[in-house]
Amino acid sequence: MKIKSLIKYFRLILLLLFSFMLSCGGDDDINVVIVDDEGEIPISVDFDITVSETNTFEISVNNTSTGITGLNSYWQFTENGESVPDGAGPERHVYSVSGDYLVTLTVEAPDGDIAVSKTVIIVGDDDSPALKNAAKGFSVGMAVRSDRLTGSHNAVLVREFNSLTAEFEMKMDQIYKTEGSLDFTASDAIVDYGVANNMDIHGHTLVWHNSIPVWMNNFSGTDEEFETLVKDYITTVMQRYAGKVRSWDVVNEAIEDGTNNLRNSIFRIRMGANYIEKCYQYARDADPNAILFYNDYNVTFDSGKQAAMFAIVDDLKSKNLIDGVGAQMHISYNFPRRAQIQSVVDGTVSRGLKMHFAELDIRVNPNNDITSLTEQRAIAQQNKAKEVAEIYNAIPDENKFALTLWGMRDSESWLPAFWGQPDWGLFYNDDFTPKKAHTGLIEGFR
Ligand code: 9MR
Repeated sequence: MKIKSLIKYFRLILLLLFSFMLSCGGDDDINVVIVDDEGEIPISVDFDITVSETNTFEISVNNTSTGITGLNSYWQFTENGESVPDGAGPERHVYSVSGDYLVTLTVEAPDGDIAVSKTVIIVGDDDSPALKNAAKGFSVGMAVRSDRLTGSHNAVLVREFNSLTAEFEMKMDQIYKTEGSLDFTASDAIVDYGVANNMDIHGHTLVWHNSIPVWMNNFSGTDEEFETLVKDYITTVMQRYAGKVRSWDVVNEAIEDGTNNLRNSIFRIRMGANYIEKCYQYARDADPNAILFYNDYNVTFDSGKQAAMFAIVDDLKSKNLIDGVGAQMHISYNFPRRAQIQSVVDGTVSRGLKMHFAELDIRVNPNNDITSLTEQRAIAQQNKAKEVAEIYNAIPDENKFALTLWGMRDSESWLPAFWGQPDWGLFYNDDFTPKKAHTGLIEGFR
């Protein structure tokens, strides 16, 4: 027999032997000998799994195979799950729910893949790691509606969140629908729920150009009377909830897109260019214990808008009228960049103010190129969520405040209606199970 046929013969035997071992489904390591012109190269494929002592959802896997130099290998942390390249050193993975998981290491050997699987049993502190427990030193908030505080909404809220923001029912056009009469029905329901469940409540928002009651826009009284209306409104609302609502967005989104000037809202027209300062003064006086925020969007990547915001903030800070900055995180899976998000954190921290990552949602379909949430986009969303959480986590403790998600389930998000195209920007599926993006937050918090 020629030497080449001998090698082929050996290979066939080894392949059969290997197939037999695989079909046994054994959890032990696999030893294979590859024969080539250079001679015999023994391969042993095996790995260790360690469950983290500090996070029972986290494992670390270490490839202890021998004879695989130069061969590609990859991990799968669930059966038929996504392939993760096996880089240098141990690889970590965080599960989001308790369960038995098949972990597989596959080595791409010349005669075919060699795979070894082991089962790891994950017993988490809870059925699913709660966001509020993973976040250390700050609250995790959820935007809520008064009719979404029961059933599964309630279950998720109490398990995962320690802060609430009303998505719309604490805005002026809701509370002050009719001249001369304030309606606190919905806002009371939200505040009472938060208090009963020991949650922080972030008040959103007292003065916003997009939530002006129709009658106020048409108000026929004098400017002085208008100003008194605004002052009385801020005072009454804040005093009603003093000791219950810990923080407020006093003025929301005052900067005009494009020009970065102050929007010419009815507040500016009636109360003057210093209307912002006036509103923060009313707020400070109404509840001196409330933490006061300025909140706006696109202040990460739009450096002009960011500068305009910090100019407003600096002026308020010089008068001791502001305590924190809310950067609305209406972002996409691929934008803005990490450094752009970091820039608004740096500006806030350098001013000694609290940072609120407000209104987080992560669009996965900004270019309208998918018709359902693909695995790939879900993973991209998870990675962006992890990045946002990591950036937040790294903020000095004294500047940390809260990270707030702008809605629970994808079907409840404002995004599809606003953009006129499908999207899946939130953190829970329609059956209330956490999405990969939720895992991303947990990963970033730890
Ligand atoms: O998501 C909110 C939506 O349900 C409301 O109809 C809308 C008007 O009250 O406000 C949306 O939330 C906005 C937030 O209050 C301020 N930043 C932009 C948010 C999305 O429009």
